[in-house]
Amino acid sequence: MAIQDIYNAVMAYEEDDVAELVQAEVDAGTDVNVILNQGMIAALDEIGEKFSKGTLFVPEMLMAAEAMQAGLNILRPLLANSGAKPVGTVILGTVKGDLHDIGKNLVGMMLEGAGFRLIDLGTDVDPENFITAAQENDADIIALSGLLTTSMPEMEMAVAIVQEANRTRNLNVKVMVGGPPINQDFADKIGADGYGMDAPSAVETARSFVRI
Ligand code: B12
Repeated sequence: MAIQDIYNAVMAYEEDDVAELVQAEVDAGTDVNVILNQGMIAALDEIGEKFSKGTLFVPEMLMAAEAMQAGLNILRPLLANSGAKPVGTVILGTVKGDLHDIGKNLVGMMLEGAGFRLIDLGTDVDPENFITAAQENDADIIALSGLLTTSMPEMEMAVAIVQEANRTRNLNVKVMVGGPPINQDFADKIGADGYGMDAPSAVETARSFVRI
């Protein structure tokens, strides 16, 4: 049994095998980050490359995502159970027009694991919904995910609307952004308060906003 088997099972779209193999690695005491990064995320990266080259297509990408999700379901309790009193509230979602949610879900699990209360609005979220949810839940942070190049202008617009609401509509939230096409320069350019390249750095950024 090896991490490579998890990688292979995601590449083969074998949901049940992924779940079994991930559980076996967890039981064997393997570091969750190793399982995630070397087993599951590495496989999805390979799937993405094959999609770019035109050697596989959307249905295969979807099957790989489902296999990944089966593994994440096993890891969720390990990532999300902190049991501590909430250190802050985060409204999380993928921006309008974008249906990718695996990275967002991972960010959400790790934020919960770090003690944040999480309100996950899902994918394809209208900017106004982030603001309404933040107001209703007295949130500290809005976190925006986007995977498509076309999500970048959506994210820019969402950040502008949130910052405008901070100035004029009695909202008081920090906004952080992430996803593969996003980097610190882009986050700065669109006026986001923070950026994270992966789920652990999303937690770090969120913590810096609530000073713990
Ligand atoms: C799985 C997948 C799909 C699945 C999504 C299933 C799901 N439930 O999410 C399906 C099949 C639905 C899909 C559809 C499409 N996809 Co797609 N997909 C992927 C794939 C293979 C993996 C994405 C993934 O989950 N990665 C793993 C996660 C863990 O990583 P992550 O998302 O980057 O998240 C991490 C960080 O970015 C960060 N992060 C993420 N969000 C946030 C938020 C905050 C606040 C912070 C701080 C950090 C942070 O932390 C995360 C954890 O470490 C990628 C290729 C790739 N390697 O990324 C293509 C990819 C993103 N898709 C792509 C495309 C083109 C599409 C489609 C347009 C295809 C089509 N012709 O229909 C559609 C778009 C549908 C839509 N409207 O959204 C392109 C995008 C190209 C571009 N630059 O725009 C990619 C890059 C593939 C490629 N190489 O061409 N896709």
